[in-house]
Amino acid sequence: MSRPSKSNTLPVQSTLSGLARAGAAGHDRGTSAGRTGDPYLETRVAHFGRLLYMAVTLNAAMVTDLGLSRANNEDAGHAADRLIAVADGIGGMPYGEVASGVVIDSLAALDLTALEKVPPEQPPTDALILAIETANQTIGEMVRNDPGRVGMGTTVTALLLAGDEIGLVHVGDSRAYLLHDGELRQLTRDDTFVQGLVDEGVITAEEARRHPRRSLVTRAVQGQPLQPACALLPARPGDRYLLCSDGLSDVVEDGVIADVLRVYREVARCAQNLVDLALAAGAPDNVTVIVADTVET
Ligand SMILES: [Mn+2]
Repeated sequence: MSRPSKSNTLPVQSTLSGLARAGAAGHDRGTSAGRTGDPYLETRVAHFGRLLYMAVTLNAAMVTDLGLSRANNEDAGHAADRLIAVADGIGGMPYGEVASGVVIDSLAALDLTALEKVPPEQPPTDALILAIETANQTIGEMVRNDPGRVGMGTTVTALLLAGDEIGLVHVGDSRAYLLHDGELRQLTRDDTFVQGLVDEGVITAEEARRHPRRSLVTRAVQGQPLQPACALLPARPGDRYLLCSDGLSDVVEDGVIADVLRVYREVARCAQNLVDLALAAGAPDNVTVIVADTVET
């Protein structure tokens, strides 16, 4: 039995931080563990190896809020002990809400999948990409069946813990941050028009936060071919992850976010406090925040 070839994996980009290891490259897990010549037994041994590393879980809490000037909440999210995700619907109501719901439902279904169904030789990013691609096809069908839905789509930023690794997949302008040793680092790069201007040196990051076209995303899950950004991170007890929609990051500065993440030990209180700060800043958009600690079991 052959292991899945790289051509079977979806296109993977590695545009995330220096913590990232590129896509499927360098993944030879399962080859060294238990070379018995029996493919079934090798798979079981590799699974057992992964289970032995299952010493870390996520302690996650999500808070989502309509904000102060929107009629409905087009954000959606999922926060559980090994999968967290935020999606921010685009395309106007009610379709943005539908699109973010489709991608979160698909990821939630992945979360229900038994760990044994995620092949140990594949990085957790593969499972995330597959779930997002499934949602992308569903959205594509919905648009084809109703031309009024053209433009419907969603951002998605999702993180899956598998053994001693965390996979991160990202499309759009929701964000993932990591607080490690007290230092906050943005793990994702916004797929936005203004981020392009920042990259070209036309405007500063601070100017981007106030730019009138800051919400214009250059990539979204909207039924078109997808190239999500991916990263693999080590699952380290004591790390704290933040996923949020732009309803937080547009109105609360990173330095303030970092302070709140450092101060509030309890994840639910921490997430609520970040949402409260967005509301205090006027919250022109829906706000969704997930705070997740990697903890030893
Ligand atoms: Mn938004």
